[in-house]
Amino acid sequence: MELELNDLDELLVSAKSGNRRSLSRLISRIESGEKFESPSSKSWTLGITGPPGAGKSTLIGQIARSWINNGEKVAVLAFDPSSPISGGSFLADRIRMEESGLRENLFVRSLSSGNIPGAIGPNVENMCIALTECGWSRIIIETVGSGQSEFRVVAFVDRILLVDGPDRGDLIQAEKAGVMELADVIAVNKSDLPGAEEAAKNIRFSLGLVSGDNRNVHLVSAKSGSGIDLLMKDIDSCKSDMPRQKLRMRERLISEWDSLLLGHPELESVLEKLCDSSLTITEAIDAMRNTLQREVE
Ligand SMILES: Nc1nc2c(ncn2[C@@H]2O[C@H](COP(=O)(O)OP(=O)(O)OP(=O)(O)O)[C@@H](O)[C@H]2O)c(=O)[nH]1
Ligand SMILES: [Mg+2]
Repeated sequence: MELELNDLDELLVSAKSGNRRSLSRLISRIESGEKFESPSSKSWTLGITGPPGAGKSTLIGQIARSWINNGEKVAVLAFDPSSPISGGSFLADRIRMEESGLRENLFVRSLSSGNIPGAIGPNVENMCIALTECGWSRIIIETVGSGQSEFRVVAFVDRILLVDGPDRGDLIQAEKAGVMELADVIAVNKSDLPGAEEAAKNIRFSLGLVSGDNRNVHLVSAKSGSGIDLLMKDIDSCKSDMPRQKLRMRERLISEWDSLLLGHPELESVLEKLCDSSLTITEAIDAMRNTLQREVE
């Protein structure tokens, strides 16, 4: 029988030795907000976002396969709603790694985004650091890019890939959410279906309107593999420019800020006092700030 490992350090040691069950439990504990501190920096991380059903998970299967074939160990953290509406399905089903060599070098974990995505960002970053310590050399994070708060979850990654599908008006939504501004690489998936070229054309057009943007818009099919090689080259070599990095840092800061607020020990009592008007908003913020200050001292 396997020993119950309660201590985070023991779990880490076991996960490092290759025990996947321990790795899963370690990730769950960090997901639920347990502190995980480590001096290491995280492995190169790719955030993948885009509208529901665009084919993000299927594309991740292709990307992971390509990296694994190049000797990497790939971990995927997916906020994978697998909604019946999008027609998407669990990532693990999408990534059919029949060959055991591939399976050995792939770790897939679904996460729940709950209702407070703003508080999740820092925990996800800690999960990435834990994965790095356990030898996972590339990390991919999938989120549904339906709004800025979802996007905030991946603001700490090294590069962001936006995946869109054939033209259905999704682009306008993505644009509204500011997602396009934050992405380093853009791919229109399902090039085997009508409307994909039109979608790519529209995106190129709208990027062109923003001061000579020269990002590539790739036309790919995660199903047939068409266009994937070029996309991979771009992902591996593209640079993130300063304005984009600044935007991302801004989102990251907001995410950390939210997390401080939502994890504040007095949050519940402050909310109650706000409801019965025994505190004003300004007084509430002052009180919470003072507590945090005392904690630091
Ligand atoms: N024709 C075609 N279908 C694709 C392609 N890529 C994915 N699909 C299909 O599109 C559907 C959704 O694919 P997923 O990879 O689950 O999409 P997703 O963006 O991860 O979906 P959510 O996580 O639910 O937002 C599935 O039925 C896939 O088989 C493609 O290149 N061409
Ligand atoms: Mg998915």
